Amino acid sequence: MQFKRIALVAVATGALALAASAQSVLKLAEIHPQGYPTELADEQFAKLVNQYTNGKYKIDIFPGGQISGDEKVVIEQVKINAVSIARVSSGALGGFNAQLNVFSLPYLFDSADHMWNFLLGSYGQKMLADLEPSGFVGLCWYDGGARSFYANYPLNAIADLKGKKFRVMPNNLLVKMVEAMGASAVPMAAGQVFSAIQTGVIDGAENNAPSLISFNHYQVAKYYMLDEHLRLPEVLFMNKGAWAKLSKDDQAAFRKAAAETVAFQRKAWDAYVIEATNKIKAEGEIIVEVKDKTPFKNAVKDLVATESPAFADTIKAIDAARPKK
Ligand code: GTR
Repeated sequence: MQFKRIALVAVATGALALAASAQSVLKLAEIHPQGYPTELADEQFAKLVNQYTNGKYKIDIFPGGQISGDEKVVIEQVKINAVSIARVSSGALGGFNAQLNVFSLPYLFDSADHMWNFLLGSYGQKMLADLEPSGFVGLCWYDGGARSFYANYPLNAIADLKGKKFRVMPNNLLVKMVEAMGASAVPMAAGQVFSAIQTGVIDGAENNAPSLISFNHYQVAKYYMLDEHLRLPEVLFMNKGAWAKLSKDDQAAFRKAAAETVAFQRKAWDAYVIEATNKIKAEGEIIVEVKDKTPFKNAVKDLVATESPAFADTIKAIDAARPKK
């Protein structure tokens, strides 16, 4: 009798151990802190994956640049599967998958609606699938809003950029864009920008309002000029080898989870852009609306004409996704 009980306990303990080892833990890297719209979407993704795989997969999120404050390093970590999943800007991922550089062409999209028509259409989804030759599986797009210039001196018009130094993400097209607008471009990791502005190594940078808060840049760059030169979508993606290890059912579960976070992130994004804009205003940020963007568009016209042929098919699909007026 006693023996039987011991045997039962042993079997039960074994089963528990097996269940524990059957749960796989995957790391997800996020440069923004907890509560930021993309981070909230990462959390939602982790929750849904856990639910849809019946607890088989647990995703551990490393927010706030814990893996690295440099998205290039984060992407390299995903490439070698030291981290299996990450959420980064397409501006950074373009260094690993050239087709994404199309998004680094200024004034490509007319609006967020235009961008989303394209991203959720067949061509936008194909671009996620086309991450595969780079060693990645694209899971979904997130909103990154519109990027504009900010600086530690007053910005009112394009002429104010002349001769000044602005940080860009390490990406050649972004360097050329800033130069076409009359400034010098300084490529650097996001994590270095705060102190570079503070110490005067650069005069400013360019980003969306939420990032001015998440990186605290509003504290050192009080002038923000809403020229909205770029809409760089954010990407949630995974290491290809880690993906191949998932069963077909689990892959479907990951895809379903990712797809369901898109609307969630967009809603969180829209709300946070308003909150972030109000917050930086309250902190003394001088925000200048740019009523007429023609001088900015004219400045990059030649650059766009030179670089566009490399993305001809994509640009055709982007034009076709323009909402009817
Ligand atoms: C933000 C983006 C980050 C990062 C950053 C940057 O808008 O969400 O992923 O790429 O810009 O400028 O480096």
